[in-house]
Amino acid sequence: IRTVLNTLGIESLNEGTSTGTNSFSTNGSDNVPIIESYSPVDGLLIASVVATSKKDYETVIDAATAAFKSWRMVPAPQRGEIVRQFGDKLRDHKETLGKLVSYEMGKSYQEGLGEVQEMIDICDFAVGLSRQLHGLTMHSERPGHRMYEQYHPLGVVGIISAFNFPVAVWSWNTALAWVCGDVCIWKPSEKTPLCGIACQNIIAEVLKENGLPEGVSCLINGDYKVGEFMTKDTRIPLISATGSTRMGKIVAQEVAARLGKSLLELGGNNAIIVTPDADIKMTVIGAVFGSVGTAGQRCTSTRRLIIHESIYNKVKQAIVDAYKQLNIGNPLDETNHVGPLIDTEAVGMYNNALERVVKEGGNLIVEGKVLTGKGYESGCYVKPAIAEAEAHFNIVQDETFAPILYLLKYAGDVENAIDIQNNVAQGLSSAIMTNNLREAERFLSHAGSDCGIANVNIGTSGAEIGGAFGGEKDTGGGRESGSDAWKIYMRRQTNTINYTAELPLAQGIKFDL
Ligand code: UN1
Repeated sequence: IRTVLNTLGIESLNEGTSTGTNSFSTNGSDNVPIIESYSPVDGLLIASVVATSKKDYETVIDAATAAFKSWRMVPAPQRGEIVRQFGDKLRDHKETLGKLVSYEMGKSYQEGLGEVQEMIDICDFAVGLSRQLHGLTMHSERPGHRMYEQYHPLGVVGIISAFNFPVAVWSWNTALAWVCGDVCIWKPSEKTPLCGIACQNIIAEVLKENGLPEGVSCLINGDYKVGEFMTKDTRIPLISATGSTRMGKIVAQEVAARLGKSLLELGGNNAIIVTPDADIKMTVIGAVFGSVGTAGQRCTSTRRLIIHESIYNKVKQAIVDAYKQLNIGNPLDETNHVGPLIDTEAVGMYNNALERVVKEGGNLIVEGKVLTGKGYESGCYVKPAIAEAEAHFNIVQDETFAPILYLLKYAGDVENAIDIQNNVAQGLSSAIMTNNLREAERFLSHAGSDCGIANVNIGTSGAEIGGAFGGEKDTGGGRESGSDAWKIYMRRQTNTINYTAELPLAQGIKFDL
């Protein structure tokens, strides 16, 4: 891991022996706030990172504001060329960055590589987009007039990202924002600050090689207090925030209070509906990857399986059997399927959820437990659990960021399953497993799933970057990544041009002088 860090330009490796959770402290006499980043993989201190002070923040925002003035004048396809170069560097660094993601965050190495691949993919997407920042033209109601709309860069974009996708979510935002002509300030999660530094080092190299100001891409570090510097700052027209619904509500209010724009990608409570016509084998693959992948810490993780009573026992048995095959352990060892949770605080939430589901009358058919012993010294490894539950349980209504899957039963038509699926506060991802066209189309119709993502014969997680990513209700309503999600990073201007020697007014108003 030392080589990985060095390759990514992170030198201050601090091989501690203690087991801990990321924490803040201050460094001796200078009183500099320090974030200590511990790996959930082995509990060791990886490195210490200086948190951003208000004074540092002012320096950063000055650099970003100045960089915006020149960056917005670079033609969009040339901005795309910079993003192309960034994508190329990510290809070079795929293994090292993937490994750092895996070590600092705890997801499997394969998923770490997958996350870097999402970054590469969004760069490619953004390169093409840099020649397609299209507006529309309209027909004017007045003779000799022309109307059109154009999209202009917005300014400084603030990005607040979560620990679970410590690099990809930033890239979805920043790659689009850059080709749109914006500059970005990123606050990664205080649980994964080194991933942020590694990415910043990679893009800084590209900017330097091209003689561009470093303020095009800025990094700040710290907890919510540092995030607040941005949410309350009128110099930042757009805040894109990914994280819990609780955090999103605070960010939304702070940004709205100054009439800024926010793009929110918050919690999910994602379900797969399994109908009598489902392919059981596909259901098992989709459901198991969806619930235990990233140790249940994706916002798209499968939390609920809504199974028709006629096939309930069969599906239950198949899933329980599949869980028996899961290897839990060091995520850098490719034979393991499930790595650790992010920290011991997350383990506490997992334990609490298991207690609550039992208290509410649930039945744990695959018991959970915190693993101890060799290889599990960090205290962050837990056993994925399955509980039979009722849709109305409070715990089933909540998003617990851990590998706990709830099995729910439905009877009658698919409408009943759709009602259960929609009857939660969150609205991110949803899926139906069926070979019945009527059920599939019903699920996708306006009377179907109320989520931002609705899949047929695919699980809830693992969305491709080409589509707009995000969801409704408590998920926050924002859309990132593909389709026309780029529009939020630009300001729209309507232009009307009169090429006659007359000045007719719209709406037929006569105003003779
Ligand atoms: C997240 O968990 O915040 O669809 C993002 C997926 C990934 C992205 C998840 N492409 O699961």
